[in-house]
Amino acid sequence: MSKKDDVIGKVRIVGVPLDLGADRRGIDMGPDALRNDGLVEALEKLGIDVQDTGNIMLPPRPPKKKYDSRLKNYEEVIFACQRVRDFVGRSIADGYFPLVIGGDHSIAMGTTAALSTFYNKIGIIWIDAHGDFNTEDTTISGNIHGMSFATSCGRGSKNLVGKLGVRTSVSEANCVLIGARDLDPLERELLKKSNVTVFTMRDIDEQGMHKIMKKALKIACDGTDALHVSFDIDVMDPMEAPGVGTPVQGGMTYREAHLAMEMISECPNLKSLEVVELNPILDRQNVTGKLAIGLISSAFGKKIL
Ligand code: 5AB
Ligand code: MN
Ligand code: MN
Ligand code: MN
Repeated sequence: MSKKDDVIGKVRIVGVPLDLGADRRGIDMGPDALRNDGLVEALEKLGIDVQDTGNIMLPPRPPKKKYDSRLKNYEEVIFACQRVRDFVGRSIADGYFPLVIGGDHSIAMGTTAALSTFYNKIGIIWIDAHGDFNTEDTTISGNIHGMSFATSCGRGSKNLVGKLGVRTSVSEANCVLIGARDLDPLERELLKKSNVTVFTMRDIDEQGMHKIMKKALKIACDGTDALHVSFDIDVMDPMEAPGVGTPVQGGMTYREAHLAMEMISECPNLKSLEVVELNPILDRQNVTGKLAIGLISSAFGKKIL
């Protein structure tokens, strides 16, 4: 168990039962699955003062529709992101560390919008099998959860960027993508031309997670005033984490992911965390939910010894 002064002191949780930024249903049940698997209790065991504010209220699911835009369920996603933005802003103002649990990854746009009103220079570590670096112009699927990293960096059309009323204070030079192994062709080109540093699964294979995280933390923490970590559970290998919306073979092992979170916990700049894309319908004996809780605990300072 950690010493109390090593862990984050006060954490406020919100669940975002949104799956309209993705194609597959089921991710909307992620937040309650995490609670059912003991998220709050696990953090309290670390000595954290935990306030769970429940789930954001979302309007009823719209009837199935034909999409004539490249931004599927645009209004619904923006509505949810506005609520996330408000939650994160209020939590920081009240002295709480915001923990956002998803829900699909589109909700990250709300988190980074809120952080941008509080901090001048934000570093982001985006841990994901995917790039989430599509824009309205490059997307093949039209699913907004594949555009949230690009939007957080201020890229893409004004339909997403600036829509939350905030100019992003994220500079790509302070952004890192870790664990990538499935990029769309145009998204790949965008990422290559961007200033985001990408550590693919191959980089992790070759250099080891410790070295990768040292580099990542330097990029995202040096000279920034806040670190945001956006953790998409599909970064894990599907054998470790079957309960995700878009599984991709060849992902992180249990220990690689824990090491990443353990190292992140040592960054004094860590100001917010979101964990997204848990799909309990596809899970096996809650192994993915429990894994996610363990990883959140590591990020908040849980130590083996
Ligand atoms: B996730 C894909 N690139 O744009 C797209 O799970 C997948 O938040 C996006 O990382 C995956 O639809 C989004 C094919
Ligand atoms: Mn993903
Ligand atoms: Mn993602
Ligand atoms: Mn996904």
